[in-house]
Amino acid sequence: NITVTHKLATRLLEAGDQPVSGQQLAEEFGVSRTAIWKHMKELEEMGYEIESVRKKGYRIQKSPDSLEAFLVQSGLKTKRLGSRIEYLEQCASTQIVAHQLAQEGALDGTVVIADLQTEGRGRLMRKWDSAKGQGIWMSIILRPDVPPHKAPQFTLVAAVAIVRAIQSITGLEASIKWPNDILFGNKKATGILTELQSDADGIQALIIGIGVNVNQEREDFDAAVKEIATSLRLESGQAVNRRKLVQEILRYLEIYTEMYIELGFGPLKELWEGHSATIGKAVRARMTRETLEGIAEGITEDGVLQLRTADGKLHGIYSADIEL
Ligand code: BT5
Repeated sequence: NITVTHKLATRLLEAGDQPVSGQQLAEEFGVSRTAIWKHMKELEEMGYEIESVRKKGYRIQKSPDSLEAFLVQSGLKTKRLGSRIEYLEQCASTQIVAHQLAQEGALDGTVVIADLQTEGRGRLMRKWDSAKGQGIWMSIILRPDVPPHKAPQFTLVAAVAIVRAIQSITGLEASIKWPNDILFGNKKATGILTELQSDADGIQALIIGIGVNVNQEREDFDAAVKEIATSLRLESGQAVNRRKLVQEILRYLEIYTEMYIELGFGPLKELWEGHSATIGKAVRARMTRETLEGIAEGITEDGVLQLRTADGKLHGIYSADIEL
C-alpha cells in the first residue's frame, strides 16, 4: 500500500546520509523485513535511488524531483506554511484552486502546488508560461489581520523571501524589480501575483501566487517569453531540486510575513532595498492611464515606489510595469 511506502520515503529522507536498518524499519512500521524490501522496490520504481549499505541498512541517494505533498512536508521547517499542501499534477491555475479552497474555509498557511498549469496567469490576466515539471507553480493562502490596502506589501515581502531562498539553495544572487519580478540581469526568473478576498470586515484571505522558473532550458520556454525569461538552471548551469527550494521559500516566507505583521514594513524595506534592481535607476513606469519616466528614488514605508520626474516632481506609484 502506497501510504507505508510514502512514510518509508519520508523516514529515509529525514535520516539523510545515515542508513536505517531493515530490522529497525520493520519494527517501526510493524511489518516484516521482506515487506520493507518490497517497499524499497516500489520506491525504486517511483524514481528513487536507494543504496543498501552492507550491515547498516538503507539510505536514499537520489529522490525524484516531485512536489507531492508528503515529500514537500518531509523536512519542512515551518509552523504554519504548508501545514496543508494540495498537490495537483495539473490544473488551470493554482490561483483559481487556492481561491476556491479559501472560500471553502481553508486555513492560513494552506499551499497549492501544481506540476503543470494550463492557464497560469500574471497580473492583468496576462499569460504565465508554466512548463510541466520544470518550475514551482504554487499559491499560498494567508489570513493576516491587516487592512486591505496593505495587501500589495505582501508582494514585496514575498520577493525578499524568494530571493533569500534562491540564494540559500543555489548560491545565486537575484535582484528584485519593483513590484513583483525577480531577475537575473534583465531576464525574469520569477513572478509574484498577490490577490485578495475581502469584505466589510477586511481581508478574508490573501492568495500569494509564486511562479519560479527552475529547470527550464532555453527551448522549454514559449516563444513569447524566450527572450525575456531565464531559469535557475540556465543561471547556475545545474539542475536545482524543486522540493528543497519550495521548502526554503516557505521557510523564509513564514519568517518574513511574521516579521512584517509584528514590526511593520520598516525592517523589510531595508532587506528589500538591499536586493533591489530598481532603486537609484532611471526607469519608465507604464500605468493604465499614463507613462512616467524618471529616477526611482526609493520605496515608502508602505512599499509605494517614488519616482522623480525631470520637472523635479516626486510621484507615488502604486502599481505599474517598470522598464529599466
Ligand atoms: C507576474 O505577472 O509576473 C505574476 C506571475 C505569477 C505566476 C504564478 S504561478 C503560480 C500562480 N498561479 C498562477 O496562475 N499565477 C501564479 P506580470 O508581472 O503581469 O508578468 C507577466 C508577464 O511575464 C507576461 O506578460 C510575460 O511577458 C512574462 N512571462 C510569462 N511567463 C513567464 C515565465 N515563465 N518566465 C518569465 N516571464 C514570463
